[in-house]
Amino acid sequence: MMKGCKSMISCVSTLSVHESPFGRILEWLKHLGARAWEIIDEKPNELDIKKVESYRNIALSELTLINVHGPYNPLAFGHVWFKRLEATVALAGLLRSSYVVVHMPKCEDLEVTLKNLEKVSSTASKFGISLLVENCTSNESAYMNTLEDFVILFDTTCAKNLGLCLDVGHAYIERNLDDFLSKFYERLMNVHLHDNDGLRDLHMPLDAGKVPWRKVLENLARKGYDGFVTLECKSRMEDSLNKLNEVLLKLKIP
Ligand SMILES: [Mn+2]
Repeated sequence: MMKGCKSMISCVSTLSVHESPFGRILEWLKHLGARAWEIIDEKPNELDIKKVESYRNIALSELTLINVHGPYNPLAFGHVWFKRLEATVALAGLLRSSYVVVHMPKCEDLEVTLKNLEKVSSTASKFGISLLVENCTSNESAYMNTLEDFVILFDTTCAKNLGLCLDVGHAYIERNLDDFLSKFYERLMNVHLHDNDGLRDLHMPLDAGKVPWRKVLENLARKGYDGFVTLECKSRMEDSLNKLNEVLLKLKIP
């Protein structure tokens, strides 16, 4: 019997149009014709029932998968933050999202934070959703960003639906890409891809900076990774999507 074709799924983040009027985001997504979207639940386009319906209508007609990036504005941490995240998860459930990406606050009592996270994880599991914590840069020190943060996170919490969203651009700046991959590969469900100069988190189109993204994808393909690869470029998304799809097609081994 032939073994099934394993391949990664390309996905586009709405980051570059997120500040635009909502109708513009929908037009942009329709025009791109991607296999999957990662939409952002943050001002000025926070998710609500109406937006969920609009996203779903277009996704249905285009057979597109939808994933959700949770809020990232650190204005209100603590209890309020997790209440907000619960709302994101519920709306992500309506979108049949397979995951919600989380920037995990670490400025407060770690024990309390992890307890709160377990509570949200349990809500998410009822919707069949995984919570994926993203590696932020050390510039965003209010959020979990070091390898050690993630060791504590994954060692302490026992929620099975807690995974990793590996931001390759962030890891390239922090020089910890290989460490993250070797330590937490089993937890990996989504990869954020964008380019930079190795110093600043520029979210540039692929090949505009120094991130060796083709090598990273080859490495992931060797490991058998078949999750999402989400483009988080702030401009020229169409070019980057074409490049990504081309590489993924070559890496698809029957
Ligand atoms: Mn990211």
